[in-house]
Amino acid sequence: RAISLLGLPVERGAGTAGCLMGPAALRTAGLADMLGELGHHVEDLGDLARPAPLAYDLPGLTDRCNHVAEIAAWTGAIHDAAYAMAKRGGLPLFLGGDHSISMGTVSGIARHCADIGRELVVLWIDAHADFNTPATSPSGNLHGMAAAFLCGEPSLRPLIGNRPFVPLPHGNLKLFGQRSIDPEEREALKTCGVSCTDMRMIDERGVFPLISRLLSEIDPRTTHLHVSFDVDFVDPTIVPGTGTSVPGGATYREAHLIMELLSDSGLVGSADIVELNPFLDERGRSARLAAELVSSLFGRTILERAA
Ligand code: DIR
Ligand code: MN
Ligand code: MN
Ligand code: MN
Repeated sequence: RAISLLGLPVERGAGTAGCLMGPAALRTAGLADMLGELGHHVEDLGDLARPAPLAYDLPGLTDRCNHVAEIAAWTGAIHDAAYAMAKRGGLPLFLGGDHSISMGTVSGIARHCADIGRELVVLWIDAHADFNTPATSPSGNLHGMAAAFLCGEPSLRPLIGNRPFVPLPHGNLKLFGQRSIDPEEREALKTCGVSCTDMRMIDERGVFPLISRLLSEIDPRTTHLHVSFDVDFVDPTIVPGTGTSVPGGATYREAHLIMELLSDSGLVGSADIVELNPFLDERGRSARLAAELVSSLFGRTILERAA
């Protein structure tokens, strides 16, 4: 497969600085070579240049959200880049950056899917739901609002400016791995009917049946699957390099198994790898694990398997 890497050195969507170095750390961990060794044709487009922050206020957002001028500029620039990559063909793999990058990546992909008449399903693997709005967010950090933005939350719409915006239907957002959801965020998820496989469900039933079920509901002939992987899904004992870690995360094998199942499904059309913060990492452990997980997502297996 042809895979295109794009680095998105964004950190102002999160409360802790350092995700800016995420793309560099993933490259240092050998991501491109690892994918190349799996037989993919890998093209690294480098890092997207930092756009100038908006010079004007966004009503309702500037006072409530942190660093809106910067993040709105990034969202627009990332959207344009993602849309162009999707149009060109080849599988876009976005290297974050904090999770606010997904407002641009997924909206760009969604626009392309709308152009060609494909349905988009987004699998959001994360300790958090990222479904806050400026009105519900306890922190004001935009990375905690990315999924709500993508589903068309009206108060966040100004972030994309006057670009065409294709909202993701609530039923097409699949949250997986949550264990930290703010009270009003939880209400919003319920009201909107968003599917959320929380950590308790994973404990009770296990990753295999849950992911298999989710994938079996996707029609490969009509649907593009985007995987948005927040590394804080994995337990902090194995991923120390992230800004908002929460105890009780996925084990090493649970995380790999999800990636292996996604790879086997052949459904994945694009992906983000986000929230890796090399400034908080311990000797590259988190970056290496993140790169390994991406390898599993793109075909690395323990033993060869009959299809
Ligand atoms: C919290 C933390 N729910 C917030 N969120 C995230 O600030 O909205 N941390 N996404 O990664
Ligand atoms: Mn997230
Ligand atoms: Mn998170
Ligand atoms: Mn809805």
